[in-house]
Amino acid sequence: MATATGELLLRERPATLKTESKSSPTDAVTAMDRAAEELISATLRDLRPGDGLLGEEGGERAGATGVRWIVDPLDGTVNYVYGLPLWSVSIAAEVDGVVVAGVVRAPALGRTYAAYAGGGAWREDLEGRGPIRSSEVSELGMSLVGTGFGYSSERRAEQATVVAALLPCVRDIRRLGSAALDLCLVADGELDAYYERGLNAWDVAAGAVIAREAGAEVRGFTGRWPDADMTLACAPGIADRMVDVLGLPAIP
Ligand code: LIP
Repeated sequence: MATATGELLLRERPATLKTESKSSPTDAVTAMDRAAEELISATLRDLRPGDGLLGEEGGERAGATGVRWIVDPLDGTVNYVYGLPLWSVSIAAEVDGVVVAGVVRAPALGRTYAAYAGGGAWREDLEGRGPIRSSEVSELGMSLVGTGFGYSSERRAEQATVVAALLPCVRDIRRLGSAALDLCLVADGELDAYYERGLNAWDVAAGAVIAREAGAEVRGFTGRWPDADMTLACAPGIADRMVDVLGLPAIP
């Protein structure tokens, strides 16, 4: 389903992609976001008719089975609009209120990340499929840290102070533009940490399960929503320092 949606987004992208704005002029949504969500919604309705759905683009329906699908049909819309490859399809399965499985498809990278609770995490690409693990880094000063910023100028001003304080303490910062993919890169050891404030369930649900199953420390996501406002996924060796510099409650 994630692969088919990724193919739709890759193959049906019009030469001229019109965007509309949501929460602010820079918070873009396109007809492709909606088409992708409609494809996932219709597929789930056929395959799992009694399940619930929560989709970023308004697709929401109650379920009767205790299973709810949490969907970001196109995460990293701005990258997609600009023709940058860092965007993804994120689909998570929640059972009785706890997210237990997730898949993130990055079509332009040819990668699929997936995990289920207790089953580990893996990546599949043209070279095959294999397990993934978060990095072994133990020094914050040698850590590559991903983050992201909201769409309101007030929130961005706050986020700028956080990243300004962090920048001298880490190896470097990356702002890649898709939370779901950022979380998978932490799971795969290609980022040592990722944090962002103000994400929605659909941005985080699948990537957080994948990161946790890959051995990363994941904060702000207990699997139940609503969760904390700050999402953090990082290598265990720097978790205490990341929690400290971000001003989060200490890890018990
Ligand atoms: C995006 C997130 C990203 C965040 C952006 C935006 P969208 O989701 O994946 O991490 O920094 O502001 O929220 O809007 O492309 O689905």
